[in-house]
Amino acid sequence: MSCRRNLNLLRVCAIILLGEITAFLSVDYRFSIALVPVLILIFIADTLKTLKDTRRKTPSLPDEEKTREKAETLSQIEEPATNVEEERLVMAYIQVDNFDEIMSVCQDENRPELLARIDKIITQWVQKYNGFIRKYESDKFVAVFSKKELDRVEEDKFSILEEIKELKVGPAIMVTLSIGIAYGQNTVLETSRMALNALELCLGRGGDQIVIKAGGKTQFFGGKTREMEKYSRVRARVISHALRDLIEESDAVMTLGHVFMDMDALGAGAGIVTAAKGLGKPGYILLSPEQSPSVESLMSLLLEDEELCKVFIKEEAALDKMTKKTLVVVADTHRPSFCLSQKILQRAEKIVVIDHHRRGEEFIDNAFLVYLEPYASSTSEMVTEMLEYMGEEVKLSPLAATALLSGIAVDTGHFSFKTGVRTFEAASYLRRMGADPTMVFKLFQEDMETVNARAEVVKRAKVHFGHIAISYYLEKPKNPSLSAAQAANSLLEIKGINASFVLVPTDEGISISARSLGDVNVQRVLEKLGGGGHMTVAGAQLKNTGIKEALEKLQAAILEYMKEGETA
Ligand SMILES: [Mn+2]
Repeated sequence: MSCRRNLNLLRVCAIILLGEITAFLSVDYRFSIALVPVLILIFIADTLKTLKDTRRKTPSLPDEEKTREKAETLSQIEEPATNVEEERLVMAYIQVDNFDEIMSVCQDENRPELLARIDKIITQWVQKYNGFIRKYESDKFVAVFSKKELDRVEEDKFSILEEIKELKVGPAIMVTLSIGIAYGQNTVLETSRMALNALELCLGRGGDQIVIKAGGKTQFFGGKTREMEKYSRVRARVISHALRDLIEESDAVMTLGHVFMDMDALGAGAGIVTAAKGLGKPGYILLSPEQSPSVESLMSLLLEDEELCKVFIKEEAALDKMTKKTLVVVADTHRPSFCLSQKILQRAEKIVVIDHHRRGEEFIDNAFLVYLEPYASSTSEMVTEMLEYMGEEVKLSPLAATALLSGIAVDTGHFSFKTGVRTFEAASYLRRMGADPTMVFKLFQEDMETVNARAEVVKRAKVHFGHIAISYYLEKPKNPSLSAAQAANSLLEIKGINASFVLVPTDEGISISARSLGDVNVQRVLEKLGGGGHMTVAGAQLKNTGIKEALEKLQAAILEYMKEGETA
């Protein structure tokens, strides 16, 4: 550089000297004298500049010169200029989703082989794309490759997700991966953070997928299998932190329950609103247009509270308040058509889904964060766990804790069904926060008429196969689905009964509610009638059907199920 500078200087000097000589010899010597200081000035300025540049280790050149030099260097190695983009650093964090489960299922002697096969598939995949990979924990890897190779990976449609699934452990469990990828950040550290962030998003969405974050855009690939059957606290913590970030980025949080809101949806709502308040954001719970009777008691309790009564909001007002930055939390359902407000769901830009129902076909697929945990007893249980991890600012009031406890109580039949270790842990946390179990009991008290109607249903019950009770309501009760569910629970209180089905007339036809102690899979029975649910709690709707016809169909379905059981 200084070489070229000196050459330039010489050239300038030569031209001026030439001018000087010409002027001196021919025209006017005064003109030549005037040129002398100019020559000296140029010389001094340039020497000073050269000195300054050499003192600095990285000399700053004019932009024009920089580009020319870059072009010269590039032409020297004969590569196109687009290489910079192609050679961009891409970071990937790879994690085996269900490592603990796989290891616990896999027999001791087979473990080393399984581990080696997992390692091999992942390592070979990265090496195929000329990447670098390091394992930093038994189930975690970090890899680096170039952007050009990432394009190839994308062309390949991320076949590794399928390839790894071929590693089956036992008859049912397969290995799945979550991969978080990022590029295009200013520093390697930022890229790494972004990739970790992508991995968390992957895990939060149920694993078995790839999330790529770059240039403010997030892309999703894979995730075709059923939700990961994993229920470790790690996930609750990760989701809790992700939710916390989303709440902090938002201007308000709006909780959206499902139609015919129950205590679980309402309790979860009270929990989310508490989280929002703790993080300094206004929180709202959308009120259903037609108030569901099953939450009346809890609702009136919450409305008595000075703070909580302000969080309930009607659809119109909610739509007015909504901005692009409003976070909408859908609780206790993942089906868009079940949501309390379609308008809010459509307008929402940032959606979080928290639900404990088994994933169905219909799904809110534009959600930012999905926490779907079919192994949890209730959405209230899931929200309680998340609140525990949310941070010190978030503190449950005794009333909100009671609301959450009643949510768990309603979905577990007072801690009898779907109740795991963590259900009690959540309940214990709520109790510590001041939840009142007697208040929960009172919330479930019913009027005389309802109790009598249910007693009639129990009286009418017929027992099939010695352990399955079936009964029905003759007339549509005030709240059909709730009454049927409660009657089905009552039937299970009878000695020797393992499963119960209660039919109830509705406006559209007949609704069936089923409960089981576990020996009979009521989900499979009611699936035959177009219904669904869980193994121990299920329901179905038969349109344009009368009681008699519905009873016949149900008995046929049970018979079919029993036959399958014999052959299976
Ligand atoms: Mn629920």
